Amino acid sequence: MSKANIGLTGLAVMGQNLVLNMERNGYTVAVHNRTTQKMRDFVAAHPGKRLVACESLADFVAALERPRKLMIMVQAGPSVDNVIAQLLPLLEPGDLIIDGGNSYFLDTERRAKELAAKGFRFIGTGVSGGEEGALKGPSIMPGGEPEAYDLVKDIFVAISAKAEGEPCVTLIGPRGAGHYVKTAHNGIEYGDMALIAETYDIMHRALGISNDELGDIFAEWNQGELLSYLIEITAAIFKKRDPETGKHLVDLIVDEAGQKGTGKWTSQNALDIGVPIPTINAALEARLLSANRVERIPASRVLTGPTSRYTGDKQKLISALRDALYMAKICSYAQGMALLRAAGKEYGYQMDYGKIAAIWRGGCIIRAQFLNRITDAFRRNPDLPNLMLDEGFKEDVLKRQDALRFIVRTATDLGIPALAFMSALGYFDAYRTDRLPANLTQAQRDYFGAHTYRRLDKEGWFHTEWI
Ligand code: NBP
Repeated sequence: MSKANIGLTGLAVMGQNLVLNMERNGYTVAVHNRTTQKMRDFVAAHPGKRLVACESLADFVAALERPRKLMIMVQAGPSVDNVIAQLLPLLEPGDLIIDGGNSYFLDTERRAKELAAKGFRFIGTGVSGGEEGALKGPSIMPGGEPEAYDLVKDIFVAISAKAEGEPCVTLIGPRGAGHYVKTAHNGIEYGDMALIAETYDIMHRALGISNDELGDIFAEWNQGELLSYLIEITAAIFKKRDPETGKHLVDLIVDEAGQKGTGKWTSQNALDIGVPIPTINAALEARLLSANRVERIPASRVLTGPTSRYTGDKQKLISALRDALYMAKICSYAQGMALLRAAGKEYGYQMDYGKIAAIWRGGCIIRAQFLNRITDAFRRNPDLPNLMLDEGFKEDVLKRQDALRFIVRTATDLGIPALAFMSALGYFDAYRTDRLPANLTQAQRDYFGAHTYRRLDKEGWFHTEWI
């Protein structure tokens, strides 16, 4: 029997769909799952496909052409270490293990070093786009050594999403770089989603716009500069009716946002390496606040505030919301890209930020026309310190800042929470301020803790006996 080109263990939804994608692209795939029956059911459900059913890990390894390429798609965390530990005695140096789950990048760093020391090749890769992406074409963010990537590059290119004909995959950098970028992608996704949710809240509560009209507005916005998967699905969501009640489904959904933790990793790491990403953090905080519904409902009865509707020009507010959303999105991506730059330096990843934006144009949740502009900005200047300093984006934020200020003011006046919008404006204003009040903070730190400060008028570090 001819050998399989690649093997995949972990046949849950992502694993199964990746296998079908690889097979559709002409590859023979060895398949394995811890619970063997799932593997049997999967193979039985796809007769006539180039799948090699493997009942044990030994069968799995034996089924593969050399050097072996094995992809692990199991739950992130200790399960990945577990599977690697079981595979290693069966493999030969030079074989390639690929972890395609949402692993924490520092776990990937550790695994990459341990496996390299034993002579094995390793790639930790982000795979974005959920189950549909896995089946039809995900955005793939691999981290590893170029020789390892070369072994699997053709397969990844074949199965990846294509944006304007270009495959949405590139070698991101060494070791944990791919998983880092996947994590940052998810943080950016949180920011986009929070900004869209706040836009909805303002239109719904300040203007009383119906769901059908909201659907029309988002569909119209999706024809312009906001064109993106998230705006597209938002438009569709507002139109969807519950088959049982006939009501708009969105109104029946409990307002508690869940999360699986990858967005949180973005915020945690940004704090660790000292990068301000307030809009991404605000998005996470907004989810946490929403999840505390059990306290919010009684609080809503006692902590009263403004409840009135907006009485000004409806069209003016809607159009300002569109501009504010675009500006806040730029501020949020500026934070995400600044985080990637800092992480690149911190962890020695040497990433091409323009290429990263380019591979996010297809197959992933944040896919958007807007990413072309980020790619262009980094092509113009690979060392761009902040997206808002690019000529094009600078014009955009300068033109739209009045809209964002108007929206933040309106939300504040009407008592509508807008953590993400406010944080985006705060980021913009702080970043463009030449003298922040941190002189006072430094004085306080020196006062209570003798932490010292620097002076504008002479070099060195100083301490004052303040009392
Ligand atoms: P899950 O994350 O639900 O994992 C289920 C798979 O892990 C099953 O095949 C299960 O085997 C296997 N597994 C577990 Br749990 N513990 C194991 C162990 N100790 N040894 C061997 N196998 C073990 O599957 P998923 O939702 O398809 O996601 C797979 C990976 O892709 C995850 O890391 C996830 O974070 C990531 N991801 C998911 C999505 C998505 O939209 N779902 C998107 C992008 C990335 P069993 O059948 O024997 O229980």
